[in-house]
Amino acid sequence: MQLILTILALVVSFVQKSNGNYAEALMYLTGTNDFIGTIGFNEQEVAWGVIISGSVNRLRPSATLGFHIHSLPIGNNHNCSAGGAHFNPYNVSHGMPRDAVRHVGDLGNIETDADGRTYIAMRDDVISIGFDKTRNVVGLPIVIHNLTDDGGHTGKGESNTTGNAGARVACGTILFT
Ligand SMILES: *[C@@H]1O[C@H](CO)[C@@H](O)[C@H](O)[C@H]1NC(C)=O
Ligand SMILES: *[C@@H]1O[C@H](CO)[C@@H](O)[C@H](O)[C@H]1NC(C)=O
Ligand SMILES: *[C@@H]1O[C@H](CO)[C@@H](O)[C@H](O)[C@H]1NC(C)=O
Ligand SMILES: *[C@@H]1O[C@H](CO)[C@@H](O)[C@H](O)[C@H]1NC(C)=O
Ligand SMILES: [Cu+2]
Repeated sequence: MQLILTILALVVSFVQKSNGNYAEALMYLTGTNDFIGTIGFNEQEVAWGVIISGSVNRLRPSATLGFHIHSLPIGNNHNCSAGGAHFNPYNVSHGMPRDAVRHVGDLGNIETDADGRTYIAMRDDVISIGFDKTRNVVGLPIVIHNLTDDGGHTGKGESNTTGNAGARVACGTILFT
């Protein structure tokens, strides 16, 4: 009986693990070791997209800040500038998360509270954390900018590539835990 229960528990835990993917990014102010929060990525099935949730502190208060996945590893010193351009495996124009044309890494904006604390809760149907190889963002940096992502369609400045989101203030690498 004991053996059967043990085997059952093992099977259940294997099924749970193989049923979904979970990854996390520990976020740091750029170029520092100042840890400011964690963002989780939960993907149950490829068709369900990814639930992104977390909290980050010490951002510019009461602001709408660009939020993207970029394309190059940032290394251990959390240099967000090293992250390269937006993750854009289909080589298309920048857009908002719900636009038909967008970079895979385009997650739009996050809203910070009056004290700079920020809750993040969104779903995205384009990124993947493992089920889809082309759209897989594991190992890539997620970046928070200093300005608002304008959505890609203003025709001004770098709207169609960066959304004019300004400096990169914080970032972290998306990793399986
Ligand atoms: C950060 O990365 C950028 C872009 O690769 C590079 O120009 C800069 O020198 C790096 N800064 C540091 C402190 O390593
Ligand atoms: C990406 O698309 C642009 C035009 O929109 C083109 O100039 C460029 O060569 C393409 N890059 C790649 C790697 O296909
Ligand atoms: C962005 O717009 C500029 C100027 O309108 C254009 O030259 C460029 O090809 C566009 N880039 C993309 C990625 O659509
Ligand atoms: C961030 O944006 C604010 C408001 O526009 C500006 O005062 C500040 O200089 C910017 N900081 C960086 C690092 O770009
Ligand atoms: Cu960005």
